[in-house]
Amino acid sequence: MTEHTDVDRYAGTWVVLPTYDEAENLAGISAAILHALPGATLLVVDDSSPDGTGELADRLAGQDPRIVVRHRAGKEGLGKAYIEGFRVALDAGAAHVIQMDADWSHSPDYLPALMAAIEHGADLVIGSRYTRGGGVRDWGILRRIVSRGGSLFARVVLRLRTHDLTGGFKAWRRAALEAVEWERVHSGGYVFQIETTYLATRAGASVVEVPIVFKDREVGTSKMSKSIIVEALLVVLQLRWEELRGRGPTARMDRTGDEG
Ligand SMILES: Nc1nc2c(ncn2[C@@H]2O[C@H](COP(=O)(O)OP(=O)(O)OP(=O)(O)O)[C@@H](O)[C@H]2O)c(=O)[nH]1
Ligand SMILES: [Mg+2]
Repeated sequence: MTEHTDVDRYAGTWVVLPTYDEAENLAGISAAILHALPGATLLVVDDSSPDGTGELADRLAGQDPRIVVRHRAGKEGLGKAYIEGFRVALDAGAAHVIQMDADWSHSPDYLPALMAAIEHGADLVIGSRYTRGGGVRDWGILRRIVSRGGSLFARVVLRLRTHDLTGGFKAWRRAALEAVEWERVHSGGYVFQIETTYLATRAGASVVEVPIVFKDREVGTSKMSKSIIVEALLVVLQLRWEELRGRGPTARMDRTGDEG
C-alpha cells in the first residue's frame, strides 16, 4: 500500500546522474536512488567513460525500465552533461528534476527530504552543507576553507541568500528549471552550480536549503582542480559586473502551469 502510494508520488520525478568513470559506483547508487524514490525515472548521462560505465548503464537499463541512458561522445564536463540531461527530462514531461553525483557524496537517503521541500512549495531545493544540521565528512581544512569561502564569496558578490552555492545536490520544480537562461551559463565545474542557482533566484524561484552531510568519494578519482576555482571566482565577478551594467538576466518563472 505505502509502496504503491510512493510510486505514484514520484512518478513525475527524474533524477539526472552524470557519470564519468563511475563503474564501481553505478549499480549500487542506481539501486539506492530507485529505492528512495520508487516510481521515479533515473537518467544516466555518461560521457563515454573509458572504464565502461556507459555499457554498465545500458545493462542496468535493460533490467529496469525506470533507468534511461544518454551517451555523449566525449568528456565535456559536468555542466554540459547536466544541460543535456535536463533537456531530455523536460522533453519527456518531468514535473521535478533532481541532480546529484554518482560517487555517494550525495546520499540517496536525503532524496525524500529534498522532494518533501518541493511538495511544500519550494521551486529549487538545495541539499546544503552550510545550513543548520548540514556538514562535510572527511575533508581537510584546506578543502573546507575553499568550499565555504567560495560559497560565501558568491553569496556576497551576487547578493543571494543561499548558503551553499557550490553544492550539486538539488531538486528543481519544472518551471524553475525552465526559467534558467541556459545561454548565460558558462557550464564549467563548480561554477555551473553557482550560476544555475543564481539564475533561478533572479527568475523568482523560491530557494530552500535542506541540510545534508556530504561524504567524500570512496572509490574512483577526484577531478577537483585549481583552474576550476579560479574560473568560479572570475565568473561570479563577471555575473555581477553584467548586472551592474544593466545586462543581467531577465527571464521570469512561469507559474501558470503550477500544480503547487
Ligand atoms: N557525464 C559527465 N559526468 C561527469 C563529468 N565530470 C564529472 N562527472 C560526474 O559528476 C559527478 C561529480 O563529479 P566528481 O568527480 O565527483 O566531482 P567532485 O565531487 O567535485 O570531486 P571528487 O568527488 O573529489 O572527484 C560524478 O558523478 C562524476 O562521475 C563529465 O565530464 N561528464
Ligand atoms: Mg564527487
